[in-house]
Amino acid sequence: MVKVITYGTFDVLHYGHIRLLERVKELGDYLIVGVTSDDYDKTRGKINNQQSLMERIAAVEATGIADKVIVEEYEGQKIADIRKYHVDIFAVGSDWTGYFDYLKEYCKVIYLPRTVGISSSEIRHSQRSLSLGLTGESNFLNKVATECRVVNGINLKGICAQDTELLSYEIRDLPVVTKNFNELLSYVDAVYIRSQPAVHYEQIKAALKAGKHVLCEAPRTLSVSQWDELAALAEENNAVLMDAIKTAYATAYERLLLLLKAGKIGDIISVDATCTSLAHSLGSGEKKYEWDNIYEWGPTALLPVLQILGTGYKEVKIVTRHADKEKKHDSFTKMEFIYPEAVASIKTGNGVKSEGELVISGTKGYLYVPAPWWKTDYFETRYENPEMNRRYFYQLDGEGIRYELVTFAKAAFSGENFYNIAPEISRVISRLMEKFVCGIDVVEI
Ligand code: C2G
Repeated sequence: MVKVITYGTFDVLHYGHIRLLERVKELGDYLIVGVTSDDYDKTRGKINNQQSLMERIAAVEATGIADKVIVEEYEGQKIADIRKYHVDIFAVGSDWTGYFDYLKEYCKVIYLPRTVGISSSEIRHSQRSLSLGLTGESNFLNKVATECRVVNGINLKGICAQDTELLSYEIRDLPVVTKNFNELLSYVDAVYIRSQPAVHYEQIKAALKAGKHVLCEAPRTLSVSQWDELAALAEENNAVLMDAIKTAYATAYERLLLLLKAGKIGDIISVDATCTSLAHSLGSGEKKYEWDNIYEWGPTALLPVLQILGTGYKEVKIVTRHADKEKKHDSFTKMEFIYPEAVASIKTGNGVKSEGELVISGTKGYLYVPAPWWKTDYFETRYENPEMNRRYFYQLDGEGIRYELVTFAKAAFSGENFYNIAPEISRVISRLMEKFVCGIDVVEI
């Protein structure tokens, strides 16, 4: 019996895939099809699958062509599969010509001509496209623009900025470049807001009223009443209103939360997050548009505290140090939380430097994320007995911005909420910003 194997993502299964499976099957008597797992696809840059692994497997099975379907989970698995199943022939489409020649040591390798004129990307693209506008003066938008290029279904259309000095040529060359936010709105389906936090409310409101989806760099608003008003407006207009905190979309961070929920370090007693940077590294052009320290770092530092311990703290104390005589900007802010059965702290600084780590203490051990934890691809769980310590590594592409954009596009297309940041958490972040602005529970040093 001649055994043949092939692999693929098989997202939105189409005629090209079916033709390939049929021809591969004709090469032998028994066909094994390896369908790529979502995680494996993520690591090889395929982030836009429309269907889940289960749906893709079901579609391959439904063709009735495969005798066996397996899951491809890691790089190098093909060799293990060929040995395990005593495979005689490996076959794949001609877009991979030469790439799998290393398998010739284990079996025959055949590249079959691809069916021309059809691909999953084209199907996805023709089905859905979200034209996106950016707003703000920050050079962070350059990163967002770069990531937009690799996310299928997002078409970067324009920018609204009062000053384009910090923006890349790619952004300055977009079809729409304007200083008028309403003009930008008239050209797009959605906006990414990275303007000063004080103008978020007005911009989000204008966008939602125009029926546009909004991805806004946290903090969303500087008051809870504004937060509530905008949430209601988003619902009324069937628009997505999502906070942008890139760390929430880093695979390592997502997995860390799951491990904690599974009780890996026991009951959680303390969460301590530090985020700092030195402002001197910024050029003068950048300094003009810099956010206050608490806006820049607060939402990111608060994220693990609120996601791990929840929003039901009993008490918060805020200590802040001003950066200037007018007392307009903070250079360092610490928040301490008391929960019924735990405590937490965040330390944020801009112009004050510390170790940017995240430490979560539990009754069985602790979880440690080294600096800079907000761009994490790695963490450790540590115990009294060092033999039990474990290290976890994950791939981080585009600092999390890429997956954040994918999530936003999915939500906009489906109308369903897939966000990694629960509304209640976004709301409490706004409440804490409001306390800061109004000086409630704040001590100045
Ligand atoms: N294919 C084809 N004709 C098309 C489109 C795809 O013959 N018009 C083939 C591809 O060449 C591949 C298979 O269908 O052999 C599955 O395609 P994808 O789902 O795009 O998977 P791919 O990323 O090519 O995965 O480990 C993964 C595999 O190496 C290939």
